[in-house]
Amino acid sequence: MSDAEILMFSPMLPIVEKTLAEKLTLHRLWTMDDPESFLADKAANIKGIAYGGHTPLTANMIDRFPNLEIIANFGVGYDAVDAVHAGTKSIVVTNTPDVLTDEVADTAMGLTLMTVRELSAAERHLRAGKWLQGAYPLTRGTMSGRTMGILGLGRIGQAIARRAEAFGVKIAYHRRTRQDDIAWDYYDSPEALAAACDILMIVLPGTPQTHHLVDAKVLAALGPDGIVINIGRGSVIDEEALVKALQDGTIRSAGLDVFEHEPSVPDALIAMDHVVLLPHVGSASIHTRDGMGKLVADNIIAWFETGKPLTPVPETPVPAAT
Ligand code: NAP
Ligand code: 8YV
Repeated sequence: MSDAEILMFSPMLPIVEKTLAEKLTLHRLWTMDDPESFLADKAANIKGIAYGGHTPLTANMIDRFPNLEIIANFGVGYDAVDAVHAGTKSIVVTNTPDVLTDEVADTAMGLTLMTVRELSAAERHLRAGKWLQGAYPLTRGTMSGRTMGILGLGRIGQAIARRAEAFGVKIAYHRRTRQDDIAWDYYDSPEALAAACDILMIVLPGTPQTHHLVDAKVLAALGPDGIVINIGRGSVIDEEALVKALQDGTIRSAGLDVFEHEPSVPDALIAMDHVVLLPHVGSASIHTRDGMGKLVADNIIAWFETGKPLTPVPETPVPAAT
């Protein structure tokens, strides 16, 4: 086995630390008395980074490790890591696809039901003792017979589509590449998709191209009965435009698991009772997070044992293991 030294910046799940520490030398930066002097003295020894959280791992930070070979990101979305820069330095970046797809799709459906049928507001009505004064008002929202427009029909988007179909919901989608083997209706822009659906389901990665892809124009196209759900990345929605659209009735409601400046959530959103807000819990079960953590460690181990990472991202210049 390799004697490669691996660095972790902040605590990760026990499965990640245990699996890596059993096979490689693991340094835990957050436990050190003087992390800066460790970086100054030992950065050249570090060949792998196990990375969690959403704080950016910038080009400058990557460049502090002249012999770095692999960055294994905890999460399928790797927007926190400058993978383009890593690619130019022949550093492999890996992510955690597939192992979380079902969990995130389940969360997306829960969030959709909560928002469309106002379930959290209805529960608050009961808990506040208001049922004794009268029933919770009928919701204008319903699922069956409505159209869900999926913005980003990748692994998770397709898993959501299959679930939504079981609720009697019609599916439409937009992504950059139309899928000839998929029968669902394709729209060639986010705006056209929004105009054609009742529920706009965002499952996009956070990239420069998706930044504020859902803006005031897209929200206007969704219309006054429209509901937006975001399970992808907060940066995809122009949050200021969303707040305005909710306040002035341009759209009816929103269900959000992700935000532009997590963990900060605008007070204006918190003040709206009919909007559903979750603290980025899409994949947050022990089962699924352990699967993601195992994949982080297995990617690093596979790289040092075989030279082939299990799940490299497209910016990565090496073939994946077969
Ligand atoms: P995926 O399989 O790569 O799907 C991403 C989809 O987005 C693809 O269909 C891609 O299609 C489309 N896309 C990318 N850029 C686009 C653009 N500029 N315009 C239109 N479509 C674009 O990824 P996944 O596994 O489904 O995960 C999707 C994202 O969900 C992750 O990147 C992550 O940010 C987020 N996520 C959130 C949670 C949570 O806890 N809330 C959990 C897991 C994942 P084309 O390439 O054809 O455009
Ligand atoms: C994780 C996610 O919670 O995989 C992703 O892209 O957003 C979530 O599954 C997150 O990346 C870890 O904090």
